[in-house]
Amino acid sequence: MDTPKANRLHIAIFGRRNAGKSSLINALTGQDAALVSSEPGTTTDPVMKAMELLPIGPVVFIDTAGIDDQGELGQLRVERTRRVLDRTDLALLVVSPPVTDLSMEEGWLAELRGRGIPVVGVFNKSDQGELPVQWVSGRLGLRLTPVSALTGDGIQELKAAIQEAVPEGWEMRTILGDLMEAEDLVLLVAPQDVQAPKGRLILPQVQVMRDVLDHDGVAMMVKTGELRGAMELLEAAGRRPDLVVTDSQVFHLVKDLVGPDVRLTSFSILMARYKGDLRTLVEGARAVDRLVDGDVVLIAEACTHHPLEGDIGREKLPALISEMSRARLEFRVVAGNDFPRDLKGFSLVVHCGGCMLNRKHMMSRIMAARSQGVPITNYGVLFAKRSGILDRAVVGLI
Ligand SMILES: Nc1nc2c(ncn2[C@@H]2O[C@H](COP(=O)(O)OP(=O)(O)O)[C@@H](O)[C@H]2O)c(=O)[nH]1
Ligand code: SF4
Ligand SMILES: [Mg+2]
Repeated sequence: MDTPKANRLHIAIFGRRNAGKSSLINALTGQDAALVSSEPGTTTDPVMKAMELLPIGPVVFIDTAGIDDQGELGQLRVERTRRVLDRTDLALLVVSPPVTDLSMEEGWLAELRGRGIPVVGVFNKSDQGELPVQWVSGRLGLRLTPVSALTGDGIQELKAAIQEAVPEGWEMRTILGDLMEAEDLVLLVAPQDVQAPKGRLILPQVQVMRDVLDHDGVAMMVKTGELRGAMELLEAAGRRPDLVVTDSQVFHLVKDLVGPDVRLTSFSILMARYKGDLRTLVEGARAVDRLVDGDVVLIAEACTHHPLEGDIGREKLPALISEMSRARLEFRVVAGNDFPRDLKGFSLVVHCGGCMLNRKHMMSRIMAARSQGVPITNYGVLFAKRSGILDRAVVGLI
């Protein structure tokens, strides 16, 4: 349960009201996690639930409202369900008897396929008599696994079908495993005031360290104040770090202390590469130089609350971008799910690091900006540009 939510495979369940979506999550996980009711439209907002789904591993199930919901409120729920697509790694499309009209399922299937999301078809309520599985499969062009969420029949087969559909390379993503070899020494540098809640480190630091260990490397971590001593210690032992990862804010200090020959990058650059498309984000940071008076910049934060970052989005970042561009700019700040679909009015999008978003979600936003021709970057990459370290910090990474 300690796997960060954003790193889990996100499996979303779509289907009409009462198809048995919530029951299916319960049957798959063996828990009463989702809300089940014979009253259509019980699941209103998408509900996320992190679990261990064997043999796949850590996943997040997203239970949604019916795709056939009606009325003003219903339409709102369908719109919320549609937004779930942005973060869906794998979709279950649930059909249940009586099957009369499949146009809604066809529409959703086309949307899912258009976005390249793998879909697993489920025909639920097999306990209610023979299901027209072949016929519906043929109509949809989708293999359907017959199951009963009620009796558990077919659930093992469904797990196998899910396992088969897991996107290739999904688990293989690594933060820096491809940049290092076994036994490499990776030196991590935190700023002097370790900015974290008492008793722990922030997520990117923990994740980078874990990745070094997973790739059989040696992880060493110091604060900037202890870096000189650490370097001396290493030198006396005849070793040099193979890679140094630092907090961007102390990059200059670190650069001087480790010397020019050591490979040096920052936590935020690594996380930007892990979460999104580093090349696009670097190009986006460079677009700051092209901003002119009157341009509108969108600042997007994934969370509505993030105590660590305080006023970065609303004050520090606008000041920084204005100073970097030397232009009189307008800023709009959005948080949480308010990321606009239409980005055309913006000259630049600056997104937060997205540590709470999964890669899929972050990539959807990056692709949305790219497809509308709007440059997009993130806090970390922009700070790296600001400190003049961008070129060095991305060598071999893009
Ligand atoms: N007979 C039968 N009933 C089921 C099955 N799965 C769900 N149901 C019932 O169908 C109704 C709707 O289930 P629910 O999971 O809330 O559907 P949702 O609206 O798609 O989330 C409930 O009364 C469930 O008990 C099943 O496999 N067999
Ligand atoms: S970086 Fe973004 S996703 Fe992470 S805590 Fe801050 S606002 Fe949330
Ligand atoms: Mg439900």
